[in-house]
Amino acid sequence: MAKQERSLAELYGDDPERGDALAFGRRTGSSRRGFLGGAGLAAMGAAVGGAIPFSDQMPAGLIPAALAQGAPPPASPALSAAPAAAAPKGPQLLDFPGKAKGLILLGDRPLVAETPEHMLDDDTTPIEKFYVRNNGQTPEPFTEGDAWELTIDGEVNTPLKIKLGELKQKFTHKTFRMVLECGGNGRSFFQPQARGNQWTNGGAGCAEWTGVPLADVLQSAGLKSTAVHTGNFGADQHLSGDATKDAISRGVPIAAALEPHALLVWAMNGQPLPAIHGGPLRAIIPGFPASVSHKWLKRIAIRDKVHDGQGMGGTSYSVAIKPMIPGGKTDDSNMRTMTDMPVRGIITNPANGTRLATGTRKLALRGAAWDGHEGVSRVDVSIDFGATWQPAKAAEPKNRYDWRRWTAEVELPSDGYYELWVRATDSKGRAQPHVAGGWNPQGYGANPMHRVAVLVG
Ligand SMILES: Nc1nc2c(c(=O)[nH]1)N[C@H]1C(S)=C(S)[C@@H](COP(=O)(O)O)O[C@H]1N2
Ligand SMILES: [Mo]
Repeated sequence: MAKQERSLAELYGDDPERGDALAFGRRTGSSRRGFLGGAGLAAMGAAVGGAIPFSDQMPAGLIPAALAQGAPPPASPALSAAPAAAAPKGPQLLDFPGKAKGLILLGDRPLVAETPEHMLDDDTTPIEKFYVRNNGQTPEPFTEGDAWELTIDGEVNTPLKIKLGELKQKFTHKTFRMVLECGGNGRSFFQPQARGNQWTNGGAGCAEWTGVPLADVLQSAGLKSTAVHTGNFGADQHLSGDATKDAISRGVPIAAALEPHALLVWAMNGQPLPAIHGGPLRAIIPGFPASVSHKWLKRIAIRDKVHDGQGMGGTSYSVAIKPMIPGGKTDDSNMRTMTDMPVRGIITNPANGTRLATGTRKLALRGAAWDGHEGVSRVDVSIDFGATWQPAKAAEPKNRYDWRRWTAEVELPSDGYYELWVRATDSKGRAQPHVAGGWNPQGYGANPMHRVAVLVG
């Protein structure tokens, strides 16, 4: 049986509409709605563990959230106990000092772990729940704190070597709550699979970062008129151990480095910045993919051209200018470096796979929504596969790089299987799509709507 169960997800993966037809006897093509009836509907209901009140709204080819591969593990066994959802092995969990149980290990060399959506339920993401992304070897924790030295050189009038202690003394401290999000967040939603860590929505978190504005430090070094870009260098070694290579060395246009929220950071949520998050000193450059927020920061070279370090150029942190054929051949001249993160909303409560008491009719939802630079203008939720939407109440962000926590209450007409969907829209009117768009070889910028399966009764 296990073989057959696993192949349901594979079938959908290869060709969702054919998967529907084969698994449930759906007729596809003619009508996109109301096609699921009789034996097919019964089979689907059995697969997801209950009757589907809005089955007539279920889009063809949509893998039910309860069965979707790559979905976070159901928080309760209710849905995984359903016949077709049984069998899949649970994901590997991170076991790391200072980190909560439940973070999902995406790789151990280098160490990468994401936070399942339901663990992003705090207004400010606690350190123990914050995702981890390393590209190289994690350096030994630095024990001399304020003696850490940062070099600023290149296109500046006065190159600086400045100790962390001096940074703290000489410049004005700022604390901002800001989202940090991996450029690859959402990558697992691409079809066909793009290379890299298969993040769902949990390569992101929102913490209080304390440090000094990078602008103040750069201005004290005196930027030359030739200054165009920053280039970051850190203390972590390349995975190969080859000292001539950097684990990662990215940077941003000078304007982004001078933005008042761009910080050199030594504290996270009021605690000394943990070593795993780049302590004692890292950069936080909000709005961009987090790969420019360099950890264990040793040197910022001010460049007279776009920085060309490890992770710059080619397909790295780049999206297609003209849409490309998913899985198709890459043309580097059609790629542009990502400078922005797309809008994303997630449901943080209830968790995927929650079973609710028979007769539950009112359900409170909670979540978060954020984007790169524009701001989130609205958040909507749906319980009928997107046929109708209702607005959520979104709290004001503390600053433009903070996320917006949101709440909503939905009414469920009966017992059964529901999918709770959330869709955030940015201030330019761009909403999350139903499926990941803009396929690119390394899988950046996937932001389809988040869906959570719940079973009432
Ligand atoms: N020195 C250094 N800085 C780094 C990285 C790295 O591998 N080395 N990874 C980057 C990437 S890709 C991400 S997503 C974030 C992750 O930060 P976190 O581990 O604190 O969550 O750090 C960025 N800064
Ligand atoms: Mo990243």
